[in-house]
Amino acid sequence: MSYQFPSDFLWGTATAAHQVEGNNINSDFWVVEQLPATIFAEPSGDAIDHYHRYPADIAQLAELGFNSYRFSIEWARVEPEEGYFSPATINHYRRMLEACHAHNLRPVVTFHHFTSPRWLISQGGWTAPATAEKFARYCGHVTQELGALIEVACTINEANIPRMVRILWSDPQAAGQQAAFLHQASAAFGVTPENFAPFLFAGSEQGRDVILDAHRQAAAAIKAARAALPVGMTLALSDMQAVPGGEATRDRYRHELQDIFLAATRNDDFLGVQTYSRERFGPEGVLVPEEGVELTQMGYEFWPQALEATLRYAAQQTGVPLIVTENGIGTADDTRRGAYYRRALEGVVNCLQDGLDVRGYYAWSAYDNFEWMLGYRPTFGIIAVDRETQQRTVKPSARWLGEIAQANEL
Ligand code: GCO
Repeated sequence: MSYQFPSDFLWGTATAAHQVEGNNINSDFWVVEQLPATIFAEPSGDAIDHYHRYPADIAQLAELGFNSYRFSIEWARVEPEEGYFSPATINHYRRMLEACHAHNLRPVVTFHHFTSPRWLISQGGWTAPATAEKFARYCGHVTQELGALIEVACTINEANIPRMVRILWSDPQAAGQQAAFLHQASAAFGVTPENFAPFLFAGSEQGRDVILDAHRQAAAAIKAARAALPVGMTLALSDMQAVPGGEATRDRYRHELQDIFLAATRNDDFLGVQTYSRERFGPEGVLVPEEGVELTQMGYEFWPQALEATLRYAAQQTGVPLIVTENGIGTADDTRRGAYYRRALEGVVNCLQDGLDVRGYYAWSAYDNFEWMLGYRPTFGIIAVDRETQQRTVKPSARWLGEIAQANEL
C-alpha cells in the first residue's frame, strides 16, 4: 500500500558549511583543528570543496529528484572581522541561492551550524550574553541582502547539543587530553579556559540561556527584514526510552536536554527535528547500546523508528509544524542506509496519517563530509566523495531517495 505525501512536501538533503565548503579559515573550528593538542582526528582542510563546486553539486541533487536543499551560510565568512560584512561573500551565497532556484530546489538556510567567527570566541563566545545581539545583527544583515531568495530560515542548528555534550557525552577518561586541548585552545583566542566558549563548548546553563536568547533575537531580526520568511531552530532529538525503573532518570535528562528547548520553539513558525537513533536510560543514567542491536559507524544503535517517536514527542511538546531537517546513518554499507531510510520514512508516513503537521524531510547528508572531531572517517552521505580528486559518486540510496522524492510517494 503506497502513500502519497502532501503536494508541497519538501524533499531534500542537508549539509553544513564547515563540513563541505573547505578552508573556513576565519572560523573557531579551523583554529582548534590545527593545535598540537587538537581533539580533532584531522583538520577539515579543503573538505569536499563545495564552496567552488556547488553549481555542479546543486544540479546533481536536482537531477536525482529532490525539490529542496538545506545548507548553512557561514558567519565566519560573512563577518570575518566584527562589523565588516563581506560583500563578496554575500554575493557568493547569493549565487548559491540563485543556483538552487535555477534548479527548482527550494533553499532552506541555516544561519549557524556549530562554527563561529574567531573574533566572537575572543569576546567570550556562546557564554557571553552580548553574543545574542551580535548573532542577531549578522542574521538581520544576511536576511536584508538574501532573504528574498531563502524559503525557510533555521537560526541555530541543534541549539541543545552543547547541553548534550556537557551532560551526556562528557568522557572522564579523556579529561587529560581535553585539559591540554583546552589550555592551548583558550590561549589561541586570548581567553581563560573558563571563558573558552565555541558553540559546542557552551554547555553550561549560562550557555544555554545565551543560545536561546540568540535564537529569539535572531528570529526577530530575520522577521524584521523579511516578515514572510518562516523561521525556526533545529534540535537534536533522540528517542529517549526508559528501561523499567529508569523513568524518573529519563524524564530528568529529557527535561534538561529536550523539553526546555522544545518549549522555546512554541512561538516559532516550525521546528527542525534532527534524529538518528534512541538512547535508553536506567535509574543511574544513560545505558550502553542494547546487546545484539546493530551499531552504526558512530556507535549509535541502528534505530530508524526513533524518528517517528521524536516527531510525535515534538508535536505534543510544541504544537508547531515540524520539518525533519536531518535524518540519516553513518555506515559503509549503503544497503543498510537504504533500509534505514525506508523504515524512517515509514515512520513519517505514520505521523502524517495520524494528522501530524510534518512538512519536509532532509537526509543527512548529501555527501560524505567532515564529521567534526571524527574527521572524514564516518560516512553519512548518499553521495560519496574521493577527496583526492573531489570526484562525486552517487550511491544507490541517493537514487532510491531521489525517486521517492520525485514521485512524492512511498
Ligand atoms: C549534528 C550536525 C551534523 C552532523 C550529523 C551527523 O547533528 O551533529 O547537525 O553536522 O554531521 O548530525 O552526526
